[in-house]
Amino acid sequence: KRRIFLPHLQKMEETYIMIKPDGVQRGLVGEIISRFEKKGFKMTGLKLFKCPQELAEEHYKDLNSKPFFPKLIGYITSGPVVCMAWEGDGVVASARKLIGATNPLQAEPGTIRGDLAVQTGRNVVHGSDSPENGKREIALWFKEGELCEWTPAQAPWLLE
Ligand code: IDP
Ligand code: MG
Repeated sequence: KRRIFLPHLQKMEETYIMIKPDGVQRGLVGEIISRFEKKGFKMTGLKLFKCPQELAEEHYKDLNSKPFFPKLIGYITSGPVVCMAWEGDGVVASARKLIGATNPLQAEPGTIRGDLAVQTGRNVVHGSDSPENGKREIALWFKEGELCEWTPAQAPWLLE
């Protein structure tokens, strides 16, 4: 039996990207989504969502001993966020590059934070820091049935 390898049909690495409340309030949703779309990654989940306190605390649990933790939880729960799952080869590291450094003043021009933000406490977007956390965070923020398996029409033009 002949096997044809179709990269666009394989399940690839996944990352959780979230537009934080400041990004939503400032009308940057389209701009931010557009950067991941244009790069060529595949969106597999998308929703506007008001984050409950407990979920914010679970998502940022590694930071719960930091002095800024209460402010961070207040920030993330202050208004709706846009939750997204994105898939692609190397998507975790690449998305972190597109997002830029945690402190927007240190983020390179051309990155989302470098172009669109000025303070660490208002840095408009989140991206998972490892493939393991990508999986963990997607499972945390999305229910079963909210993610979508599909093949973009452009796939053969992006992946050889
Ligand atoms: P990251 O979002 O670039 O991965 P982390 O160190 O994981 O950065 O921190 C998570 C989030 O916590 C940051 O994006 C930022 O919103 C907030 N944060 C981190 N450090 C500080 C700080 O020193 N002051 C205020 N907020 C901070
Ligand atoms: Mg982080």
